[in-house]
Amino acid sequence: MSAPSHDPQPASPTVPSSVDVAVVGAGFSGMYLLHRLRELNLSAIVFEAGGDVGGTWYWNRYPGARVDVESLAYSYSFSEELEQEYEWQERYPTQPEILSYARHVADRFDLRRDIFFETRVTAASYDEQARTWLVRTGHGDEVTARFLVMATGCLSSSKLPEIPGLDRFEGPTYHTAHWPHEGVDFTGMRVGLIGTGSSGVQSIPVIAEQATALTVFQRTPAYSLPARNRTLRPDEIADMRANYRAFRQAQRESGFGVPTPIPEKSALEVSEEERDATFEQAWESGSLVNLLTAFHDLSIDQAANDTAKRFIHRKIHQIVRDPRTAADLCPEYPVGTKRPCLDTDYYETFNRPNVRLVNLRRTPLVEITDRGVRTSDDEYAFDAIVYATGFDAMTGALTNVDIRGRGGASLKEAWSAGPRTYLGIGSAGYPNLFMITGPGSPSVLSNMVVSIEQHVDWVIDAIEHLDRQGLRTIEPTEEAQDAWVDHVNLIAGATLYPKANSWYMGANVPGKPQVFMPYAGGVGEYRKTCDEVAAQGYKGFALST
Ligand code: N01
Repeated sequence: MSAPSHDPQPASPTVPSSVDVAVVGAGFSGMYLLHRLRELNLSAIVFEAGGDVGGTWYWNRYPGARVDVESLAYSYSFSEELEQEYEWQERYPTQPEILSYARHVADRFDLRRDIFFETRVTAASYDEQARTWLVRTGHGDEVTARFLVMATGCLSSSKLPEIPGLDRFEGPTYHTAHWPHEGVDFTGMRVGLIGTGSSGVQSIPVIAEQATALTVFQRTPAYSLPARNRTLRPDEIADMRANYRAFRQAQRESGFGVPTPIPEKSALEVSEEERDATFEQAWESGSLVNLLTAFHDLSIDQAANDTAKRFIHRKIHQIVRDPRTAADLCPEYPVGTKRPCLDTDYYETFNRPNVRLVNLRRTPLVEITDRGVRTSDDEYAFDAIVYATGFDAMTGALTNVDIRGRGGASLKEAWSAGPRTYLGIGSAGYPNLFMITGPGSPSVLSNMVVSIEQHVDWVIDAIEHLDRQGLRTIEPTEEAQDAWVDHVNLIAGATLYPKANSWYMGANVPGKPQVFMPYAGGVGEYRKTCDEVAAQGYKGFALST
């Protein structure tokens, strides 16, 4: 994959000593936040570890990377001019296309002059006397801010497999979330790839076309649907442009941030023919949401979910010629309880003579050696290794910063048994600290751009409210936070989500507490709750002068 040109604007020369708002991260959240803060005439700066805007889309440049929400929906809604002028190319745009959209937004709204690139925030501590945050960067900069907003993304702290020998391999290694900007040419190479989540599923078909041989090491298979990606037709773009306002409203009221008809039928009440025809339609549509909402009980009833599982297993066996490989590619956990994937020729790739699958459930990984990868029964020699092994999701990027609230309490320690937030926006003990799409909000169970805009708008309204009322601090109460955590758990407990060892549960990071982190009640319901909280004078938050 050829990376887009890497041409960040120079950052401002010096970090100011004090601002109204310090923002961490210049992905879709940090960019929109900066734009809104400027509209309020507040002074703001953004610290960004990467060399340019884009967040996820700046880092994840692996071959085949693209979003699995349609481009016209995975875009900002805050500017009608932006909506009308930006020309999306594909139904599911590639990483370079999305990054170029982010760069366009940064240019159009002149955002870069307040963003400090290649600057990682390492610590932030709250001064209870002054009621300000002191934010420190890896370069030794310090800035005092009335408010601190962590716009750090849910999937930004990457992880490697926990096996010995990671530094022993003599060839090049790559993590999908830190792909070289200049791209990688695997021509003539024997490549080993570990991990079959969305990043693995998207990159495997592309790497297989280049490499002499590709060996895929799979611990847990993914459910994946064909994306049926294509170039957008001019009439589709014109239609969308004419109807954006109604579409945006429908997004905000929907379950996943993607408008879909609400299913009325149970998978168990229809005939087998009707059920298969419904699943077939979803499979053909190239939309994950269509599959997940094909029947109303897929996410809550095991027997209903089993019907979707059997349908996908059948598809895998129809596509993959070798029966043992096909069986190894069939997941057993309920459909949708780990993040499902959208692919281009994923299962077909296992019919290629240069691709083989190693089932780590049968022969576990033992170590990385100087030549390649050793499992319990063999050593595989490679010229390059790709780690598609994911992230310390949802909390990693927050707890990696040494955040200290009231009494010097560390956020990492406060969350040692799992994240505790009110609405996924704030945490008790951390006044004037906001999280964008934090744990306890729909975040990763939704179209991220919809959830990001909702949180940014809510935070902006909250700051405006405080300033208008002459108030200086806002902080969730312990009671409201406890009740919200219970509510998040109650909703998750009514679904099949906890049945899988997923990163939603923290299960992919050894030692991480296993709690279901996102809010599963849906984007529309969640928005109503947040709006009610604000309308009732920020109920559940303590506000003070
Ligand atoms: O990461 P993952 P990802 N030994 O955690 C395996 C979003 N995203 O980067 O499942 C062996 O899903 C691990 O195995 P297991 C999307 O939300 C979106 O692929 O833990 N294997 C798994 O197979 C997605 O869900 C898009 O048993 C090990 C894989 O590595 C999220 O990002 C594209 C291992 C990691 O999969 C994360 O996706 C890309 C070990 N020690 C990403 N450790 C789109 O929009 C881990 N694994 C399309």
